[in-house]
Parts: sequence; C-alpha cells; structure tokens
Amino acid sequence: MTQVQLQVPEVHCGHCKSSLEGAVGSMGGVSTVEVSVSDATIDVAYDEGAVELDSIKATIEEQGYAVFG
Ligand SMILES: [Cu+2]
Repeated sequence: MTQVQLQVPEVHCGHCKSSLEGAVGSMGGVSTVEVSVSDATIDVAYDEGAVELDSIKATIEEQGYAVFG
C-alpha cells in the first residue's frame, strides 16, 4: 500500500471534500481517501499495482480541482 499527500489549493468547503472523496474513493485500487479542507490537502492510500498516481491526479482534475505534489 502506498500513501501520498497531495495539495489541492482550490478545496474550500465540505462540498469540495465530499466530491473529491467520492470520486477518488470509488476508484479501483484506492483504499482510503481523506480531504482536509483547512489544510487543502488530500491523503490517498492506494495499491500501486492496481492504480497509478497519475490516474488519481486525473480524477481530481476531472472534478475541477488543480492538484500539486
Ligand atoms: Cu467547496
């Protein structure tokens, strides 16, 4: 299992949090996802053999948020 923290500076409310957690959390290979609105970060635990980090980042961007890190 790989754990990563990414910066999502445009996240600002509970709606952002639930949108991102829902989208990333439903991806195959992702086991846990936690968005911090106060820190504007997303923590993702995923199986590197099942999903690539670039795919996770693409899903975040598809929800309308820039992602860094
Ligand atoms: Cu929001």
